[in-house]
Amino acid sequence: MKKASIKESYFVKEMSEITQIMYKRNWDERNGGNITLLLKESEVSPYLDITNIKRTISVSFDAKPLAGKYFLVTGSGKYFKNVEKDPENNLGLIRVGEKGDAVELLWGFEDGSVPTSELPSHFQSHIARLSVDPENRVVMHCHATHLLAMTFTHSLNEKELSRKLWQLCTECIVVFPEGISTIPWIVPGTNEIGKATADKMKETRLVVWPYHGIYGAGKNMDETFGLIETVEKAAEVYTHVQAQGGMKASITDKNLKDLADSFGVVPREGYLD
Ligand code: 2HA
Ligand code: ZN
Repeated sequence: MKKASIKESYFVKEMSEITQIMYKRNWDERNGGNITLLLKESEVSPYLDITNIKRTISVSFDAKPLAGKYFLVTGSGKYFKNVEKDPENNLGLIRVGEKGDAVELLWGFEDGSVPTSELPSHFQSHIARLSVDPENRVVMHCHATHLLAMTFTHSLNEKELSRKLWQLCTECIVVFPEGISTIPWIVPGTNEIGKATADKMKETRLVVWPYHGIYGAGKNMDETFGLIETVEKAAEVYTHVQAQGGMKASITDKNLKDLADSFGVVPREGYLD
């Protein structure tokens, strides 16, 4: 029986939609940003002959803990702007090889392209998130504008930054009660930034790359996008507040505790007085 077109799958449609929205938010200029989505074999096999490997692409880090797993990934040097109109060239569906030193291309990257240059950060983050949340499926990176700006003007101390973001929008502590992590500035695309990001991903689903952007992780695209959207909104409010002359009022620690209690979330230990 002829298989249905993978372009009709929920995952290619969702990836196309999300990359377009992120592009329009101005978070993914040029080739900025990358997304990886973990898929089950049962989701992929209705669309593809999973024994038909189009290409094998080596990776420079140990991906063994993900061996045999399927991912839909954005391409290196590809523009989020173009994913929706041309998914076959801008996206790839890959399976991690048994030895963990290569990925097998099953669909996409038709022009000979390869997965995102940030694959080390994505894969190491998936490994870290899966170790604490077996349901995690998405890792998303973008250059969210106001948050990126805030890394130049605000303390990068994790407690101070998390508290400030919680204080800027009432919903923040409910959406990311574990807070937000930061790493030092490191050259993107390297295994080193991948390791630093993944170490933080065990504690928080959000990791800030100073003067660059943000990494988010979650169970599905909506949750992960929503997480980044919420932090970015708080950073946008911060930008306006600063422009309007600075904070003259604040959501108090008591308010934050009441919120957490009311919504049944546990704020990061030691972050509230
Ligand atoms: O892929 O965003 O961090 C382009 C980037 C690198
Ligand atoms: Zn980037």
